Amino acid sequence: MKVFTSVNQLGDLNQALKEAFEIKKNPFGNQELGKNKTALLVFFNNSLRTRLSTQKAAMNLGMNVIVLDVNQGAWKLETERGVIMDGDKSEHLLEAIPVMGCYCDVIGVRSFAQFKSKEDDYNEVILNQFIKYSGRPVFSMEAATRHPLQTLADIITIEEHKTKARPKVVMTWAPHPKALPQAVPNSFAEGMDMAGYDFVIANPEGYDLAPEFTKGVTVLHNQDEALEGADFVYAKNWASYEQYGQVLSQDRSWTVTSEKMALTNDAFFMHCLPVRRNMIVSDDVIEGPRSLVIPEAANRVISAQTVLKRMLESL
Ligand code: AN0
Ligand code: CP
Repeated sequence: MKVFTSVNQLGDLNQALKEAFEIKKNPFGNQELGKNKTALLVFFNNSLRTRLSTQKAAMNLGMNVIVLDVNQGAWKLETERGVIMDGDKSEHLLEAIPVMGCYCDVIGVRSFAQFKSKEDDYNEVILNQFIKYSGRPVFSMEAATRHPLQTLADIITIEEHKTKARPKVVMTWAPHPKALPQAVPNSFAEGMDMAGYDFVIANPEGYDLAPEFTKGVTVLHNQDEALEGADFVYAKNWASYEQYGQVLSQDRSWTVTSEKMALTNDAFFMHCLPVRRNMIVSDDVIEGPRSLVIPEAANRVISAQTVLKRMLESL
């Protein structure tokens, strides 16, 4: 695998899950594969889980790891071509990327939507430059439109906990004070389509996701109706796509509480984390026996290792 920016690039999902569960059973079984190979993880944005789980996955495969926080200690990067660089940016991404490629064998990139231009975000301008100019296999650690390592971990987690072949999975918008990207929900919708679960999205009016991610999906603007009979509740905030990047609502009647969970089929609660308690989800639900947030985060090592293993096999 030379590029991983969407779960669709996994090909056959059952095969990918088989590989993932083999890795989970035997995490150190491929130590030779990564010997003398270097993963460079480039972060334009903050991270706890992705940073740690991807490093752990690379180490499990015998790799060396370099982590670069672009905004801390590196030169300030210009990303637009044609700009007269007489401001505070000392280096251009077009030199920085091939230079980074010289020091590693695979590159992971985290570059969130910037909400300045819907077009630039949805064209994945930063990530695509890494793919084009680094000369290395590139994987997304959450880019502007998708977070595929999270989605694969989410599917692994659902597979481990489901009690029927085709569970009902409800992804619900929940309130948050700041504008968050659509990457996690877009990507989760792609994954649900691949997995073939009974998938429903609940969000307030004005929060419908980009149509290319929700084709054929039931989208309800009534959360209670959506939650009925759910086996899994996947909460997430995202900023408006239609009024791009805007926070249109902080309606706390959308917070996932035990009253809301009582509408479900004793559903499991999921969230990718980080989560704001008592905005997205109440303390009792996230701490409760049906909360999967920690096993979900643990599976981030498995998803990263599955993808890195495929990338090493393609070198
Ligand atoms: C990010 C987001 O919503 O995309 C990362 C989630 C994995 N969350 C925040 O910025 C709080
Ligand atoms: N879920 C996730 O990607 O978390 P981080 O932003 O902490 O990496």
